Amino acid sequence: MATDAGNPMPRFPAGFLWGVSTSAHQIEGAVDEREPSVWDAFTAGPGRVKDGSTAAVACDHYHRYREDVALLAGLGVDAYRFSVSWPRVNSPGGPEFYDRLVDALCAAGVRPVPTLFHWDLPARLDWLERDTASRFAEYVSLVAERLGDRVSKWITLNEPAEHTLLGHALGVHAPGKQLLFDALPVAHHQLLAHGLAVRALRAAGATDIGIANSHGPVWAASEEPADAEAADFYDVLLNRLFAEPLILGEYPCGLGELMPGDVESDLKVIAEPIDWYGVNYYAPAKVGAPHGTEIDFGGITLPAELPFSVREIEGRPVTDFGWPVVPEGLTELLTTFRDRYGDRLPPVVITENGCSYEGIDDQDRIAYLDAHVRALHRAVQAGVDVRGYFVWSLLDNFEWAEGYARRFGLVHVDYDTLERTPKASYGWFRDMLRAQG
Ligand code: IFM
Repeated sequence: MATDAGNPMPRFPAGFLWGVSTSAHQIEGAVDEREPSVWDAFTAGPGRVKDGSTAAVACDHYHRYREDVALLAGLGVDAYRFSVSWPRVNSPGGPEFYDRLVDALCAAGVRPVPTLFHWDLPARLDWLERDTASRFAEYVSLVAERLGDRVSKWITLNEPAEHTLLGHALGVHAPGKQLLFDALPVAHHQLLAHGLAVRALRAAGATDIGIANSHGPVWAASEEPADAEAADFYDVLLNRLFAEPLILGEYPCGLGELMPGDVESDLKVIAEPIDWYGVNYYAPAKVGAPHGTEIDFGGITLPAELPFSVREIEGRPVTDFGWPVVPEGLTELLTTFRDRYGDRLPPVVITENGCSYEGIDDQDRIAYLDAHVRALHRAVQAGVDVRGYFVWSLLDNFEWAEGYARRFGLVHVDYDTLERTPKASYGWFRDMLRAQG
């Protein structure tokens, strides 16, 4: 990959927040010390996870969190984005675990940034039910009351788009429903849950609230009208459907008509002001008119009846996951959002960015991160108000339907011994942060 690596990294504005991210189900393990989540139920079925694994032990972070906090302190990050497991909070000893984790982070001088939902819904709940949004707000109030004396920055949801698409439309993630466009209520109920959570957090005194939405530029496969139309449609599904209810208080392209309940009144809740807008960026998508056949999309089979097809982005290096490496897509995404939403776009935080590569001397990961941080700086120079950047991920972990085959960590985890070994990229990120001062 061509990079500027070797040239000094440009300086980010004072107060810029540097961090790393993880999520509960992907690292905690200790699944029998909490009530089941939809992911426990899903992975119990045959053929759901490529290597047949489960998150029963994962990185055993639940028992080894002190070691992981020491790794964070050694890295010198300002902040750590982790997720609170709703099923664990419902279980004896669960709230105490997050007390201990938050205390350890504060003692290490690392700011805790909890995400309140990262896909591990209690197994007895269902996002097709509107009531799940209200149950979520109750749980959020509990967590805010418990941790609010030490936590000041909060994230409501992680990637409701993927949870809707992969979990409820295509069925390749938990809970494994294959509803295609009938999954739209799942998007609406999560967005409503987000708005109710913002209100619950405000009621508990929180002042620094955001969401982590996944976004990427969508490129039309050609200038042919059919390709451009398909790309616009995909952009609506991936980007606008999850951004515009929050930012503009409306669904794009009349999609509100397909949503359940009193949508106008729900949109007032969904658009409850937030303090910053979190973006998870991995790669752009190239999209064209439907082929009329099934499509392999990064290992996921998309059904033939979808009104678009996802194409390969040629001429780019790919990560071990097969995802194209396109750092300038991050600059493009952020400047497009700024141009689309103007002053209504809250300050942006990159809540995830990273790549899957094997090996401890992970020079490819260093090149990827270096290029993306520089691309982010170009967005700052172009006038986008960006306030932070979090690498996905601190540790190698359970990568959902891929199991343990994809390694996103700055720290290698040996899944037999659970030994942690910082990779070359850990040293690179630490040194980059020191140079930022
Ligand atoms: O591991 C996931 C994470 O849980 C959500 N965002 C994308 C990451 C890499 O696939």
